Amino acid sequence: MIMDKKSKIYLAGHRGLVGSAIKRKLESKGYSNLIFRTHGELDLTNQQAVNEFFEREKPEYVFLAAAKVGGILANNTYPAEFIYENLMIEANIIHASYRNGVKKLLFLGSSCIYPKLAPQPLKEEYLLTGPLEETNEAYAIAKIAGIRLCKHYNQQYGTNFISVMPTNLYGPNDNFDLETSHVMPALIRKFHEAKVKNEPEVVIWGTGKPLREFMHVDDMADACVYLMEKFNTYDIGEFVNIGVGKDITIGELSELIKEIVGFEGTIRKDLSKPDGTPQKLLDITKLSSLGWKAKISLKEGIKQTYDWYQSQNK
Ligand code: GFB
Repeated sequence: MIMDKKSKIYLAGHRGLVGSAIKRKLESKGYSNLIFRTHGELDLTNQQAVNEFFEREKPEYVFLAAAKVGGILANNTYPAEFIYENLMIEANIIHASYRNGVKKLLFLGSSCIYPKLAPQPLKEEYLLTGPLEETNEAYAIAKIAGIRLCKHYNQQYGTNFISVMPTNLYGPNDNFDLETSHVMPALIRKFHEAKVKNEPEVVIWGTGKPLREFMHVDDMADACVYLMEKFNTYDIGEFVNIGVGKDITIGELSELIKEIVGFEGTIRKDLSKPDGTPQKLLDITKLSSLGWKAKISLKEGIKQTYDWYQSQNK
């Protein structure tokens, strides 16, 4: 099943961090038959609305990049919303894709699906081998359900639904709200505002010791389109990790962002905030064997994201 430039492609979540990057990638490659709906136009948690949309539009390919996402505090504070909305979105789109003969679907999971204390780097086969990290258990359970929906629809109905597990992503169109965002946008904003307001210190959450792996969302979009163009579920297996193969501590990340932004004050740690899982580094052997690797270095990616952030906040 070859996705061609005229194929009708539905991109769910086209305004989000990942969806907007996939949209840029597809458009730059000349895909000309893309369809999108805003949240206001189509509520993806509404099964009837999703079914009607699929029956009317009959997309041939689907990128499922719509999700309720957030950083450690948002996950920990709104677990009911994270599990409910994500389960509904996934179940509605995956089932409608099956019923309407979608040729291939790509489902986006997250590296938080792995057990909290799994060996590192995280291999695909470690899924469901131990308890999850508490701060994002609700989100992780929903994402695991999405992987298994794809797997079991493939098994029972012979569909071609592939799943990818990205590491922590960042880039343009991220959420920069200090309460609900991930660490990267939060720190870019905190260091920028402290510099502009001439403040003496920036506060980071937790001990600074947790290790995280970061990937620019344009690399993620490139990987998603690459996999959709070239591979099917029997090539990929249950799912494939998408990462860069390297991680850094939150303390090191803070120093790097501080340097890029040009903030000259100090960094203070707020130990009342959670650290989350101690390490989350993906094993990318399978991805490499499929012939793909990331191109954007962390420093270059942060600089580009900081430039974008400044362009939005003039
Ligand atoms: O990115 P983040 O919110 O999520 O936090 P997770 C990563 C680490 O950065 C944690 C620390 O150890 C935070 O305590 N951190 C330091 C900060 N300063 C800040 C700050 O100002 N804001 C934030 N947000 N963190 C999420 C999951 O886990 O990762 C999701 O909750 C999802 O389910 C996502 O998997 C990719 O990496 O801990």
